[in-house]
Amino acid sequence: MNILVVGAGGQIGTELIPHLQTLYGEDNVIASDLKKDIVSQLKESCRAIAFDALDMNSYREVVSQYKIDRIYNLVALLSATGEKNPQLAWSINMGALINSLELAREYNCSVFTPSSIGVFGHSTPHVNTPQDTVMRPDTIYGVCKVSGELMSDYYHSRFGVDTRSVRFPGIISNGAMPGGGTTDYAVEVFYEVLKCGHYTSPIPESTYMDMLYMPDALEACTKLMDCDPAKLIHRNSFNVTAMSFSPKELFEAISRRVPGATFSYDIDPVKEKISASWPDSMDDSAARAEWGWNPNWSLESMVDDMLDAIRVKLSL
Ligand code: AKB
Repeated sequence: MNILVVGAGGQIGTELIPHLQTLYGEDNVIASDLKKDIVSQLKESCRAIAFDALDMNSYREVVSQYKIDRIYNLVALLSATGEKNPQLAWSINMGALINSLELAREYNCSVFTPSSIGVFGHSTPHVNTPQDTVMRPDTIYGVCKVSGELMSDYYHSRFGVDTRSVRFPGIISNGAMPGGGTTDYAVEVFYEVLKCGHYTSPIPESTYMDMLYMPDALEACTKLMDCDPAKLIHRNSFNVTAMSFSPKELFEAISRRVPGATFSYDIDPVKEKISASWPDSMDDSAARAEWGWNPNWSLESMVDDMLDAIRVKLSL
């Protein structure tokens, strides 16, 4: 199987590439990104090419030339950045998706596109948020993600394209930094505490959001795509979560391991509004029942592992 990862230079892509290489073989995974400097870096560890996923002709050439069977479409402008430029967010997020779906239809590829907790909004039940519920997001990012879920289901039912997706919560990782998201605080805090002993949170102390540690997120990306389609009642998209915590709870867990670490709050009004509109905790029983989703990492084990990994990264 030949797999193309579009938007591979971001937080998920840089870790998905080695995960895919381990599962499917190095020669079968192609990484791509718009930025040439990122592609040069990617080339050190994988086959990589630079092209713009919004340019259909270049995208088609790549899918055809490399005989692609599966596309991971990771191109995205995230929630907080999206609010700064909604038109750009729509054109990038939807443009890359529509091109991916069209090429999947033409070349008979399967497509994975991450959706997000961003599909939910103020009118969604916040506790144990059901798989099938109200989706009226308050952000352009969420509007794109709901539209993306609908388009992906449409391409499946109308054209038979094998589209699958999960609604990612915040993803915590120690490789490439996330950028422009509302949940980024849960990554940034580890670097700041280890570098300076202090972190100032843009998110209020008692705001709960779902989170996943990267190894579980990677498992979701491949397990869903490899599962027997006959078992899928849903496709676009599945709630997945491994933990739900507030900044206060995360900071307490870090303090127990980094004595003397201090925390303060300087609330970002955009992130405050977005985080308040998202679920406190999601019900992911559909993913568990339909394709065996079963995350391994908890708040405590994730904090231990993050601190160890970032200490090594920062040579501390
Ligand atoms: C964001 O915060 O925008 C993303 C997401 C939850 O989709 N991490």
